[in-house]
Amino acid sequence: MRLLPTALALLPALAAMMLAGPTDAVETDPFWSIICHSGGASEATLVSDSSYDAADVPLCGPAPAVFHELPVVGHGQDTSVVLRVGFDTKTSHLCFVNHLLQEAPVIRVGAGHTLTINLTNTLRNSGIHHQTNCAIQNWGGENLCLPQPVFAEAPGPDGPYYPIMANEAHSADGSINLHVHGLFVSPLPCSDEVLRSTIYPINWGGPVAPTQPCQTSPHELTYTYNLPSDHPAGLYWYHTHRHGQSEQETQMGLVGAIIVEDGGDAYRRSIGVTDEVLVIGDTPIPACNVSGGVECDIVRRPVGVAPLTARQASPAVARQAAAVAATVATAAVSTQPVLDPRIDQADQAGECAQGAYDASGGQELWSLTLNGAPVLDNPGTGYQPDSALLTKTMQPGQRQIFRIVNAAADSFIAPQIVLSQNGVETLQPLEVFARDGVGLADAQGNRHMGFFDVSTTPLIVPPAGRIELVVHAPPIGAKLYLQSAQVNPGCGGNAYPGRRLLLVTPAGDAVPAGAADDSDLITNLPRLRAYLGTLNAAPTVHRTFVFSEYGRAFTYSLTKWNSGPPTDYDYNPDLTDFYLTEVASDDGEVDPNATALRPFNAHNLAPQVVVHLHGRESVTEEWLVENSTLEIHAFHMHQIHFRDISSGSSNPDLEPVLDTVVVPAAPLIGDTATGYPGAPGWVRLRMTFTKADIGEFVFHCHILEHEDSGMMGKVQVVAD
Ligand SMILES: [Cu+2]
Repeated sequence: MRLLPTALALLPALAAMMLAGPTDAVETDPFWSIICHSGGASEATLVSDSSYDAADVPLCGPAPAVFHELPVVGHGQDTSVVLRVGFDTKTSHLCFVNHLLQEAPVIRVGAGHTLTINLTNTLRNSGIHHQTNCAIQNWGGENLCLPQPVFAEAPGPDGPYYPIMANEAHSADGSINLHVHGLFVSPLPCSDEVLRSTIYPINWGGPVAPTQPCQTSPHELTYTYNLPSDHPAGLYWYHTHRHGQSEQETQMGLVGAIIVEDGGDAYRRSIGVTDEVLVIGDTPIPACNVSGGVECDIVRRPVGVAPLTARQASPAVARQAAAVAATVATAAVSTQPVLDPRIDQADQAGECAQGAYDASGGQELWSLTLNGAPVLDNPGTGYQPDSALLTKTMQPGQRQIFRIVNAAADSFIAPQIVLSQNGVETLQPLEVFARDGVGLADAQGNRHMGFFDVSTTPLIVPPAGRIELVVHAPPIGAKLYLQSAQVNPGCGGNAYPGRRLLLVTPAGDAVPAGAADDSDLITNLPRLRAYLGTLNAAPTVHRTFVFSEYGRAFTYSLTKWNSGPPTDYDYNPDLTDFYLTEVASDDGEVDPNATALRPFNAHNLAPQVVVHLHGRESVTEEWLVENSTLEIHAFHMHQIHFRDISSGSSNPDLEPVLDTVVVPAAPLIGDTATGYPGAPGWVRLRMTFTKADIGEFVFHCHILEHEDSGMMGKVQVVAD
């Protein structure tokens, strides 16, 4: 759910950095100068900065209006890339710039090789934020870098900070870092470390956290990623991971694709089968149009849904009351269905009230982009007309691997391929080559193609997920659509409407067809077998985690307040809370009756989860991840992949290996068809931690708005 009207209003303030072109450098700083107001007028906070030299700041290319292939750097060996952060002078767009490339390149690197990325932050941070290390700006004070009165400054190892509180807008401050999503690499500093590594804007005026050994200044950092030889070959991606501002910086465009190659890539190229890398992004609606009079703090509520006030009754009190009622009901009226006290109760008067629920999620909040080009929405109903679509061509008979990364911050997609021939549209089975970078394989690790009938069961790709599809060119006279079906977000979720993403038409000379079942595209390498084998080990520890909202100050068991009645600090009925908490484990380290549901604290040194290797090379654990909320979430684990064993099947074909997984919502309360009185949604995951994972890293909801709001946890892997 999205209850962040002020965040929606502030995000367009990012448009600030674009206003200064190379010729108007001194008077208008490109960063954080514009605050968007209702009525269309923009208010510029102009800060003179004599040190500013716009020539230092690389520019992003203009946003493309048509589909285009992304530039590529590297190959299937060691790869070294120099990236700088650029901005667009006309839009609220950021990009990674590589030398003369004005957009983020697709980075190719070989399994068993080293990827080096030197990243420089060339942005200019100015205005009041120039003076203050204010990672999370206060939303009530509009451009004031002050905490709300009840949100006290807290000490941290890197200096004072403002705890990330629910429903606080997260304006990016221009600081960045980098996460290589899905790569099996070390979480240590100078590798894939995201909590302490910070790359500051050029003229940052506030305190600076201690720099890493791979930094020559606070403005740059050289990441070195050593990919193991058994690294699965497939599609990964890179994006900024500054906690509290991930959503904004991702939506502004600080994303790019990574392809890990093995011998199969060269082989497929040799038989003429190429890749098409498709990077999907999302941007908020309405965009803050600084010149067009768009009101920026519009809250677009889903249609047919009760207004926000219906949700502002005390959810915390309601939750406790429900818990008490459940206890009483269980004891006295065994025939009466009981509301599961673990499920967030607050929504049942609002979006999830019986009769109010619209499975579409209502009006959309985000538009999509494809390789930077806007996916135009249909102003009416149904899919967009062909004339509005992004297009590409394929040669008749040609096969391509569409490598699709959902780099959107908040949006789920459900990919479909539709063949349109002789006026008839036919939904094709999805021919899946890999998911989250890992090829489909049987229990022995033998790879195969996967054919999914998505007419009955959608294959949902959450934010950060990847899917690699083999696509056959349409015959002459026919056409093909790559589209996303509407995703049901749960009754409390946001809208992910159906959209056509790309129109494919045939053109050029025909090429010879390959094997009928495309089995000739598969190569089997021992490294994949070795990796998958670890996931079959018996788990040594079982843990339970829960996604929750509205739970602040409660223990998981709901039998008592965490530490006395809630205070203003603990609980604000106007806010939605977002948590992801370990609530039980069989290693004796978690007490469900004492575990408080609290948002993630990036500056709390203590990890929530400690994984002991006990001197071994690896340990395998089983994590049950529950969802007590009435909307879907996207569970992501840094550093490692997991096998989703939720199906309970002994057939590994049905148990995908992923790094980001959709966690189903709790069923609608009061809906007898879905199992009244309901129970949390859940997934069950099998994962292996190895010596290479020693260090600290995070797991979180990859709806980045949720992650920024605290839906995250930290795991520490130790050798002993
Ligand atoms: Cu979430």
